[in-house]
Amino acid sequence: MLHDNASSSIAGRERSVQRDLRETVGGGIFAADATGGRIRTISGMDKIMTALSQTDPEAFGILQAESSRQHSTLELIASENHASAAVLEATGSVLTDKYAEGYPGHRYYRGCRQSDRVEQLAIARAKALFGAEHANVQPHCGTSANIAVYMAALDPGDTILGMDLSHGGHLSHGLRLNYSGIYYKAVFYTLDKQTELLDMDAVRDLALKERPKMIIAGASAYPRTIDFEAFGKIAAEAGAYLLSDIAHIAGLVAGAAHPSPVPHSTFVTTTTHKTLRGPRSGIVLCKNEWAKKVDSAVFPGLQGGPFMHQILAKAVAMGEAARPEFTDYAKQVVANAAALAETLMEKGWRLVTGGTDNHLMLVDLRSRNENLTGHVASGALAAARLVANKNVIPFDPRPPMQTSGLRFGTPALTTRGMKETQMTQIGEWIDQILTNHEDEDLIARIGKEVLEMCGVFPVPNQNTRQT
Ligand code: DSN
Repeated sequence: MLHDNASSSIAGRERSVQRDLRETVGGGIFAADATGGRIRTISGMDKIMTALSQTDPEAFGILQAESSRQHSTLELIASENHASAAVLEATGSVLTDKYAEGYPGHRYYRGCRQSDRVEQLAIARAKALFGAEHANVQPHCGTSANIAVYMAALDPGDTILGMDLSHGGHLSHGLRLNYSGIYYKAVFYTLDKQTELLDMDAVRDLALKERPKMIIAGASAYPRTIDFEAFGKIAAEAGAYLLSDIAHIAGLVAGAAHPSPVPHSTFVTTTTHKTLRGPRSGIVLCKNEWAKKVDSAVFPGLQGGPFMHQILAKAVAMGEAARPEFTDYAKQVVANAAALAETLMEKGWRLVTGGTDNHLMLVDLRSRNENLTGHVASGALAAARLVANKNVIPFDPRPPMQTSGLRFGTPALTTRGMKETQMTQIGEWIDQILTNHEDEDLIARIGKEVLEMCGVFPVPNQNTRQT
């Protein structure tokens, strides 16, 4: 049974943490430790954001509270990260003001010289970083990038073959309620029931049976290396295009911590804000032969004016990702995930597939407590400042709002400079909370310890300081 009392009590404590984080005092915020610990002050944003703090204190207060939340919690959501101060500056720049419909050298507006330079810079960096022939850097997000590819290569009603959402796929890979599932005939491959791994023989059988026009490789919750070469061979045999959606692993691919799909794929799409650590946005990569169709699908097919400030921020992020230290970062993300996974497994928590090769892992909560849902577990962790998301696991009998699983990722923790030692500590905290998820005193004590760790490993991007 779900423990309703414990659940609502923990939810209350979570709200209390949020409320305390919102108490503003002078130029700073009391990040009062709701778990009973000492008060910390986050300050300094008002010195930098003078316009916002003076003209719209209400909006500024919300922003300050979010900054404070990020400072005083540990981010384990696998799809989130902390973009650099340089990326944030580009995002908040005067390019917000510019309309530049069209492409470099072919705009529908005047005054686009700098916009052309920005977009050319982002395109050049995307091509170099991923070794692609062509890049379109205008998609506003990963789903837009995927839709643009579908529009470029498919007709409504064509068959697409993607990974089942409940096995780790993405809603833009054919979910019935999504554009991809409404306008195309979506069929899905699943994971092997025993190993919980992608079964490439089964994917091949399905591809040869269904003869999709496009196969989609890529996932939001798959903890293992994806064999893009095998997907490429299957697509060739089945006469299908291959779209590799690397939204989750783009930073690992850029940092040589995951094999690249580019040589094996007709199209590659990605978001730019996950492991790639850029702004919230999307990119399409393809071979030159598809350049015109992809560009036309993005604009005017799908979007109007490109967000030039986001495109500059993408260029900045890809400039960062091309540096040697980003390779170190990508490797550390993977090493940290392995260390966290190891700690959790040592404590008896079963991980889907028995571990991880990349930046994320899925915990099967039933392995230690048949009654514990992802919903309750993530609430208990959040009350101790450990932010993660509930996630269905393969063949999960529970619905997506409850789930039998939790998803943990290490990109954001690694950005804060954490290494294996901290992962072991965080794994022990997670184990203690999941084992005693109704123990408010324990959760309060761990919350204080987490706050200490946050102070030792501050978020490196923020226009704030912790005093
Ligand atoms: N919503 C993202 C995730 O959390 O994985 C995928 O787009």
